[in-house]
Amino acid sequence: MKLIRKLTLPAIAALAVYTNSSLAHDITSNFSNPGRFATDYWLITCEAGTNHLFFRVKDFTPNTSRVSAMVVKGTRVVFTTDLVDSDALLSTRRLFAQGSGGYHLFVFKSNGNGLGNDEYLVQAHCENAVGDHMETEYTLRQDQ
Ligand SMILES: [Ca+2]
Repeated sequence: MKLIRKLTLPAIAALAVYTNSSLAHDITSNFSNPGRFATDYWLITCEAGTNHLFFRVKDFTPNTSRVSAMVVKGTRVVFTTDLVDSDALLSTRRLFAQGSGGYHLFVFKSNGNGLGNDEYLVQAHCENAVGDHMETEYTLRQDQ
């Protein structure tokens, strides 16, 4: 079953525990597959007037697996990896300037010894050219 989450301002405020910005959009989830490899697929839709998608990822689970986030739109792709799991830092932020519409977000883990259901956080929000947050909608397309 697909999960559709459209974040409203009260929901955003409730998720603000992970950030200083009350306008951040956070996806907190985990891999349901405890094996060595898994990919979750989210569709992020940005409203008209969007310039770019801001995104970065955090791996909450202390093991040897690495969690990455890769975004595809049109013929372009950008990714980032949380190199140190279980510390306080997120991965390097990425700004992917592909305008409004659908961004395909793939969150994945990969490591031969990294067994377990990693929990992760993706901060992702659509922004206009001056960095104002735009309406951001998430749909889970694949849960692994
Ligand atoms: Ca980290």
